[in-house]
Parts: sequence; C-alpha cells; structure tokens
Amino acid sequence: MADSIAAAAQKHPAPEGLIYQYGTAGFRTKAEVLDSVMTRCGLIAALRSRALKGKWIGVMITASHNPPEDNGVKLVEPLGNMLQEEWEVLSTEMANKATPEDVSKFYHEIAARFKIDLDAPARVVVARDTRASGARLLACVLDGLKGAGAEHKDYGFLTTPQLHYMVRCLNTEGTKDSYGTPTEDGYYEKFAAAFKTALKGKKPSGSLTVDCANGVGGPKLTELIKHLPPKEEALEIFVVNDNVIKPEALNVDCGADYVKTNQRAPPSSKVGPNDRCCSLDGDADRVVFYFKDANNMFHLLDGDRIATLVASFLGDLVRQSGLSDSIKIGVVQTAYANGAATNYVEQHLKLKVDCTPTGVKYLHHAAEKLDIGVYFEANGHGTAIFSVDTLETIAKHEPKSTAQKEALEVLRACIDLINQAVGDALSDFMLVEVVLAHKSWGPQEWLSTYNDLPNRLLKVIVNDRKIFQTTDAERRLVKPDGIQTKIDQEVQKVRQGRSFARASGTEDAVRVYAEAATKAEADDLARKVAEIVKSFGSA
Ligand code: 16G
Ligand code: MG
Repeated sequence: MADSIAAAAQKHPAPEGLIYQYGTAGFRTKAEVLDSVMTRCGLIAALRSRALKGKWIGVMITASHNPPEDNGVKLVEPLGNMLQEEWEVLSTEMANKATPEDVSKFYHEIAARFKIDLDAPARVVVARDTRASGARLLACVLDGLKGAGAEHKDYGFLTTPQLHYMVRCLNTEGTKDSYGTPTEDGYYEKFAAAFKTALKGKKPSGSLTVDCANGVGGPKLTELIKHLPPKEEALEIFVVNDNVIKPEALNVDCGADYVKTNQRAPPSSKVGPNDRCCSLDGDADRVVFYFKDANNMFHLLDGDRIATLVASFLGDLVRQSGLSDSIKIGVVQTAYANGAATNYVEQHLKLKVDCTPTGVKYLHHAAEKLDIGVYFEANGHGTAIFSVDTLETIAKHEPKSTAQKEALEVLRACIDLINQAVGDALSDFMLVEVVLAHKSWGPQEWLSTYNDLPNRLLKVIVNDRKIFQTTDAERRLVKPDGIQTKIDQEVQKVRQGRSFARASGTEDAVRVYAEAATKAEADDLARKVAEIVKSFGSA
C-alpha cells in the first residue's frame, strides 16, 4: 500500500533552509512559507487525537495581531486548553523534517513512542480567521488529515475562542460536563443568555464602540448582537473596523495591539468624551478598553485593569453569596503587570497575586490551581476560571437571604458568561460591561481605582537573544553572568523603580520593561537597562 503520510507531505514540500518553531502561540510566520507546516500539523493533530482515544483536537489557522501577509496555526487540546508542551516539541520536530519519507518515519516513530494505535479514530476540528491565505492553508491541513485518515469538521471562519469552545463542546457533548452546543448559534445563544441574566435588569450607561481590527471578530460580533437583548433594554454596541472584505486592512491602524502599543485610539475613531471603547485583536482572543476624557486625553484600560475589575466583582459576589469561607480568589499576572495593579490587588482587594512567565498557557496553568483564578496579561489576553470543586460549591449553595440569592444568581450567570475554554474578547467585554453596569460605573470611575506607575517598554536587537536567560517568572536574568547586578544598580537609583529584560518569544529581540515614580525616571531607567542589554548582547 502506498504511504499516504509521505504522499501528503510530498504534496506540500518544505522550503529549503527554513527552521520552524512551535512558539508561544503556535507556528507563526509569512503565510507563503507555511504550506508544509500546515500539512504536518494536520498529521500531528491526528496523532494527538488518536493518543487521546479519538477525542476532538482543534486546529486554528490564524496569526492573531500580526500583519495581513502572515499566518499561523495552533493546536487545541480536548477541553480547549493550549497544546501540551511535549507535543509542541513534537510539532516543531515534525515541521522541520526535510523529506516526505522523514515525515512518514517520524509519524510512525511518535506512534511507537506513545503506543498510539494508528487504527484508532482521529477527530479534528478546523477553523480559520479572515486572512487571504487562510483558504490555501486550510487545504494543506486537510491534506494532512486525509493522509492520516482523520475525520474532520470544518467550521469555516471562527474567532480563536469560538474554535476552543467548539472543541470543548464536542468533547463534553452528552456528558454531565457538557459545555454547550457545538455550533455557532450554540455559542451565541449561550453567551447572550448569560449576559442577559448576569445584567439582572441593570442597563449599562451609554454605549460601547467595539473596534474589531478588521478581523474575524467583526462579523462574529454582528452575529452575537442579533442574540443580545435589544439596545433599549441592555447595551448599545457600535461595531467599527469590521471590514473583512479587504484582508489587507487586518490589524492596520486599529485593533488591540495597535491601541496597546501606541497608547492611542485608532486614528479612525470618532467617539466623544467618556464614551467607552474597546479593541479586539485579529482573532478576537484579546481585548483592551479605552476612552478619551473631557480634555481629549486618551486613557487605556488594559488587561491589568480588566483583571482588577473582574477580581473585585467576583470577590464581592462570593462574599455577598455567603461563600467567602469556602472559595478563595487569586489573580495571576506576568511581570508586565503594572506595579500599581499588583499593589491594588494585594493591598486593597486583599487577594493573592501569582506571577508567571509571559504566554497564556503559563497563566492559565497557574490559575487552574486556584478556586477562582482571574488571569490577564497587560496586553488583554485573559479570563477567569473556576475549579471543578468551586463550580460544585457554587451550584449546591443554598442562599440564606434574598441578598445572597441575588448575588448567587449573578455569580452563576458570570460562570456561563466567561468562556472557560480560553480567554475570549467577546465574552470578556460582555463581562466588563456587566461589572460596570452593576457598579454604575463609567470608564472614569474604573480608571480612578488606582494610578498606574509610569512605564516604558523598549525593544533591543542583539546578536543572539537566547543568551538572555531568566528566572523568577522572567523578573531576573541569570545569564549572561553579571548582567542582573548591573540592572539592579540602575533600578535602585530611581524611586519605585522596577525593570526587567527578557527574550521575546515571537520576535528576534529582547524586550526591556521599566517603571518608576515619574515618566522621566521610567524612560531613563528603560534606556539604561536597554544599554546594559545591548552591551552584553553584542559581546
Ligand atoms: C504570544 C502570546 C501572548 C504573549 C505574547 C508575548 C498566547 C496565545 N499568545 O502572542 O500571550 O503576551 O506572545 O510576546 O499565548 P513576546 O514574547 O514577543 O513578548
Ligand atoms: Mg490573538
């Protein structure tokens, strides 16, 4: 019998001289060199499914906030989690095999190593964002799946979190843990109903303008809105930057990354003072809020702000439901969290803060260890997750008063409103709106909970970024020798100083972060630390 694995790989040969890596968010690079990677990811997805006795595995084709000419792919575990690290390594190795024969050989090696029955069923669900290269790359994935004899479901265009939702639904269908109906309508109905219940008749003040980065979030939000209560009863939403007919507009001068990086609204923005706005990224798994005040000053409400808002609200609900003795809430951040946010959570909300390395999977993993884990990166990736025991405690709890009953109802609705599979910009923005409505807050009240420390982020190009090795959740460098002492010396010179440097996981650069009591000191500290990194990096 002909080797169908080698045949699939043969159809999409690997370009010579390129090295691929399954990074923090899967494979991501110029779309024109991704065909072979896609086919091989199809093979890996089939193996992963077989290793898990035919559970559905997800394949998402997207490059998130990257420019339109890029694309990428990430694999999703059965409950919607990110791919296991061991399988990231296998994916990288598979992507870098030179010939179709090597691909086939490695496929069988993996099967032997993990005792995978190659006749067992393999089930894979695929979806993509709106990039022009998506259709071609999808065909490459499907060739891999066909070669491996896997069954597949193609959902067409979805946001990344919708794909994670589908995977979790398909794997829990018909069980007591059923997460929902694995259809697009099922997704909208579930989250729209939860939004309505969580609001409990409270109407958010004003409107919300959602910038969709000209990505897949646009059409999906438009669908979601059809399922939401009418604007007279709940929230009025204006959808902007939702042009997916023009793929070259994706993430250009709009979207969460633009707003966070440039600390300004998209130039096309036409909102008035104190109007709430938020921006999604190209695959809608990230969201940041912002507004302009009466003096036309721009204010960003980033992932740190969402985390503090959500943690404080969930904390109130747990207390008001009479559950504070049995449920503990914690917040998970990265080193990029503003020191003022960390301080606010610890000192004001009196909640525990954990710090992890950058990347959703690390935060998610740390949050899984908590009863309720609220995790957000400053850039807007994040969610809140509830442990199995906590869900049971909340489901079984008998309220002892009307006040407890009402709080409990909102808490239960929030659980449904928060996408438990992965951080989801659509679900996250609805959660923020619920909290603001309950607190009767506008963006100004939200902003005034604490004052961010001035901070600065710089990018340093070095010869080899891999020599910069960190410890303590990326807050300190252990290599090159002597560099941390030099950084410490600079940090001590400024008031409320904090700074760290780490190699980027997505770009060939080292990132330097600094914060201090004043803007001038933060800028100065960042510059000094960048110089130190440069001097060690060019040695
Ligand atoms: C990826 C990560 C994101 C992280 C960013 C850091 C996921 C889904 N995405 O986009 O969480 O903040 O990388 O980039 O995990 P950097 O390593 O270049 O700073
Ligand atoms: Mg994204």
